[in-house]
Amino acid sequence: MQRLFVMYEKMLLIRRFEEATAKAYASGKIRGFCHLYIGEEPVAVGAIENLEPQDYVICTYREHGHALARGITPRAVMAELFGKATGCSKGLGGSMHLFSRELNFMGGHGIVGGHVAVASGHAFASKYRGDHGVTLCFVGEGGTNIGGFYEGLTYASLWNLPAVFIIENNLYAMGTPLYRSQPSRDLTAKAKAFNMASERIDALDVEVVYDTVKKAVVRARSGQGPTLIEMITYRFRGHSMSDPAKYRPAGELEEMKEKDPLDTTRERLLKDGFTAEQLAELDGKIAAQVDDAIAFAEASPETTYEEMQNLVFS
Ligand SMILES: Cc1ncc(C[n+]2csc(CCOP(=O)(O)OP(=O)(O)O)c2C)c(N)n1
Repeated sequence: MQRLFVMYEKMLLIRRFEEATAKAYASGKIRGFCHLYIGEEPVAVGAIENLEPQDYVICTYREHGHALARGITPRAVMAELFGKATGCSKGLGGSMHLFSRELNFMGGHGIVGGHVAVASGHAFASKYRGDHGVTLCFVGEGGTNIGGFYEGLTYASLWNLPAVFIIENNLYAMGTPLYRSQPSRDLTAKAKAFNMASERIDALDVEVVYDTVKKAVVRARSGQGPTLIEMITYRFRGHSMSDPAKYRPAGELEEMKEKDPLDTTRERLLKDGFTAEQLAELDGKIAAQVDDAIAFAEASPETTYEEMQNLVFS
């Protein structure tokens, strides 16, 4: 029960953080590409909750939520979105390239599916060092059509690497629904080609995500090899800030919002004995954290030209 509260707090932080991000984007304080995770929070939170410090996390460009769930501070993430020197990538990466060496958070990647091969590299490094680290790799369902996905899964399976690949199937790759780009609706069918263990779950429930990933992480950590998990989820916003998302069938979004994972988790907590006052207190705490992140990002300095010269390889 306590774990559910902890996971709810993280999901709520992601939700409020991203709502603030959308506002800051609309007022021109955040520029460039920006992809929100609203609606998909249980995936990152339930999965990452299983990790230990030596483990790696690697994601797509829709990674604000994963970065926060892994423990990068709201200040450092927001400052990065604002392109400030205090950001987790020193303002040089922006929304799609959040990194933290200390937390083994390996991005933030804009090349769809390409990072899956990199994930297997991290898993190989853990196995080579013998530190029992596990790599958690998140990829969109669209990304499973890309070469890097096949390269990454081939080596993960061939070398029995400690990796868990999570397909965040939010039903649309930009505006393209799954059925128009893939012959099978069940993406775990792909695992068979790699002789890899797999599972397919409804990922609106953070506890189901947690339990499913736990089994895969235990398997990876104990030398039993990688797992592919397809998680059915839904994004409430457009693909990016410039997408009005007109390609959805009428009523679909409204129907999914009825099952908003934040609402269902809140209801479960109340049933489990948490009080409305405790949850209101949490709302206040999260609101203050997000306000603080925005104020910090606004007040932070720009990265200097000298710093850029030191940091950017040329
Ligand atoms: C190699 C490559 N091809 C195309 C793109 C353009 N692109 C950016 S996001 C995207 C859709 C990816 O969808 P999916 O993998 O399902 O992830 P989601 O955005 O739904 O989380 C595409 C085609 C790209 N960034 N990289």
